[in-house]
Amino acid sequence: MIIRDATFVASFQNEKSCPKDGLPEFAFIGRSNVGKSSLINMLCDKKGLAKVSNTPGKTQLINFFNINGSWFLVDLPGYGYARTSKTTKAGFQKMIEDYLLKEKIW
Ligand SMILES: Nc1nc2c(ncn2[C@@H]2O[C@H](COP(=O)(O)OP(=O)(O)OP(=O)(O)O)[C@@H](O)[C@H]2O)c(=O)[nH]1
Ligand SMILES: [Mg+2]
Repeated sequence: MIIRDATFVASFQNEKSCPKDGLPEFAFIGRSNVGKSSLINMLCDKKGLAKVSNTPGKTQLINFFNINGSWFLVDLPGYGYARTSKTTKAGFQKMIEDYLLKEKIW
């Protein structure tokens, strides 16, 4: 698979508002600050495509990137130790769970 084109689509606050056009989606899940967003930038060979930070909790929304016009890479918030309030963390967890459970395959 050669990634020729990687384009930011949009950020979504919840699973319901994510694109529903049936294209395949590949998402990375993991604790905050492990390098999920950096991995997306590396795979796409595009620095700054996904936002990265030294501080855990940078990715706060569900970010869709269209790859070669035919599938999506999805950057999710991390779980665990994002440096933010308990309420915000609980929000991230719900966002991640709803996203993962929508097709019930993972
Ligand atoms: N040493 C090292 N640092 C890395 C690597 N990948 C990412 N980092 C650094 O780790 C930090 C976090 O990277 P992110 O890509 O923002 O991590 P994330 O998993 O998306 O974090 P959240 O959005 O908070 O969930 C940044 O400072 C990166 O530069 C790696 O392979 N090695
Ligand atoms: Mg991130």
